[in-house]
Amino acid sequence: MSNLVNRKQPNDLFRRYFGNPILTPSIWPYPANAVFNPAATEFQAETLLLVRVEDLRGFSHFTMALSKDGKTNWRVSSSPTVEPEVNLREERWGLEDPRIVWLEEKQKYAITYVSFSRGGPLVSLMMTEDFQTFKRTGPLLPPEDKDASLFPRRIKGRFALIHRPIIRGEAHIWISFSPDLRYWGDHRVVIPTRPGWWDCHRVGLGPQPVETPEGWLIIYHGVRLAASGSIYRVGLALLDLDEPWKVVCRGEQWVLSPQESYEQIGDVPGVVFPNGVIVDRNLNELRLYYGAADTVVGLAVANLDELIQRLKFCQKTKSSGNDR
Ligand code: BMA
Repeated sequence: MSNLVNRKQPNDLFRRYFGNPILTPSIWPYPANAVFNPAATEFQAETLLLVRVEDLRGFSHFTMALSKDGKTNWRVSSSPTVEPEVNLREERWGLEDPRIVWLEEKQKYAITYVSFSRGGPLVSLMMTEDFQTFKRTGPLLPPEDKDASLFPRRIKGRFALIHRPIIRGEAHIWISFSPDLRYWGDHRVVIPTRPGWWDCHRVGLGPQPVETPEGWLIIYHGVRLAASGSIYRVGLALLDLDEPWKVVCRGEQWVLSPQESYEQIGDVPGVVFPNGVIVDRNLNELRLYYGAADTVVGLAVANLDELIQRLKFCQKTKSSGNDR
């Protein structure tokens, strides 16, 4: 991991790739205002990012970028990969912040994303086998809802979805279950905001959940409202493997925060927004792809064992656990 830098970061778990930002509007093959918040998955032995691209009207769509090592030589598709479906009212104002899981059972990639319209943001699902044709399943739950991912497999016979509705102005991370990916229920708050903490105002899932022997690794964003605006930082939690509404532990400190100029200067300064993850078990490396300042894509890398070890020993205090 010698090609990583660690500047000004009080917490050394994640190290930024020295070539950051890895994707910018200036390298895009067509005019784009911002390229950010990408989903990540492995596809045909390469890293595939499905990047949120904001056009010059302010609407977003998704475009694919591929790289053999997940760090260098990105090949960006010459035209949009998934555009809003004009006939679908919920997509009228664009598609945002995708997350991808490989659903072994269906032999398909499931993409959860935010579809946006006058009714507010809501979570929709589409499936693909080849990243060329996409079949929409439609909205999963009513607005206002964002920051969603399926788990990659059924848990005790049910599909599970992490998402972030806003209810009475409160923005906590919820989990819901479904027998068929269509009807959702058994809704529970799983990671609430923590009054007074760095993640006091809003929390939302980052990338897709990662299965580890210690539990489901959840990388999430937490927001605090400061005098200058919102500060988006990154935190960690582990959920029980069989009963994922139970928090095994939740880190007290953030593990990544806006420090670098490309995280501080852009359309929305002060934002690191984790959205996609790749676990390379050979290198024992977790690669986190994040939107920086809602303008470019950054990469930060952690040692997987170190990350789990640190998180495992965190104290489960009343305020950091699931006390709702
Ligand atoms: C959230 C989402 C993200 C965005 C972030 C920071 O609410 O809309 O797409 O990156 O705000 O602006």
